[in-house]
Amino acid sequence: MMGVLNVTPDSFSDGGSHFEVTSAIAHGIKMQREGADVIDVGGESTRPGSTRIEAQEELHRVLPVVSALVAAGVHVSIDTMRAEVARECVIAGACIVNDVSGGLADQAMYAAVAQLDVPYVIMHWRGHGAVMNSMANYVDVSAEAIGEIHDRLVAATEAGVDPDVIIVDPGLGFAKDPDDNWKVLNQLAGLVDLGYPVLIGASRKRFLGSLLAASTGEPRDLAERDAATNAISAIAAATGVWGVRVHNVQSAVDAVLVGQAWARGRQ
Ligand code: PMM
Repeated sequence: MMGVLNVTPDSFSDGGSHFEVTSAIAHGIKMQREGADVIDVGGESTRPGSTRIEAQEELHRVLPVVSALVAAGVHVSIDTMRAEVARECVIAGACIVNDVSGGLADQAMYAAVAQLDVPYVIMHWRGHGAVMNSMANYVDVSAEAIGEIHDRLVAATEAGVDPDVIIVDPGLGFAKDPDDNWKVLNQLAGLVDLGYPVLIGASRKRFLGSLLAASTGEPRDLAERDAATNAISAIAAATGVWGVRVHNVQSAVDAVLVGQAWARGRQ
């Protein structure tokens, strides 16, 4: 169970509410108490249309939060596309590097991860927030996402990353329109079959907002997407994923327990 802690003023799903360092730390500790195994700290928004920030600004946002959470005994993952940020945060005690670009955004990332020797999340990604919506062009989205993840696995291991530390993620909402996300989820077993631990980040995403939209077409409010998120977490857990990345940890814990029990029933 990975709890989301975005330390950004503009992240689409917790929209600045944890921008203050102290409230971010308190929220991270709260999620751990609720059952999160790791808290995923991110300082750069990746939402569609977002523009990049400087590395120094990203470090300024995340480093105090990572350090304080580590000091409080919390397991922290750092959600970054930058090798420099990954390195500083691992030195500060982060124990996972979560790279939504799967190494495509920073050529120095694989070498950094190889040296740091921490678990590394390779997510399916085609381009930065400013352009990714125009990159949702697929014939078979699930097969293509798995193929592109496989290309990243080969590149990462050739660059010295230990295959045993790699976690893969299909990147829901990243260069994918709503139908693409559902197709990827429907074919999730194919990704699990690659043999790597799989992480799923569906929590409160736009495709849930549109699924649950009112009759006027108004998307469902962010905080009212948790029941749908939990439904996905249960199915993902039953399919054998390694982890789910969620905003509402407390309610997701039950969903994951249901999915795990469901899978046990099959054996
Ligand atoms: N989604 C977001 C950010 N980081 N990391 C992984 N591994 N997988 C995801 O799906 C993912 C991520 C964007 O969502 P947010 O703004 O709610 O954090």
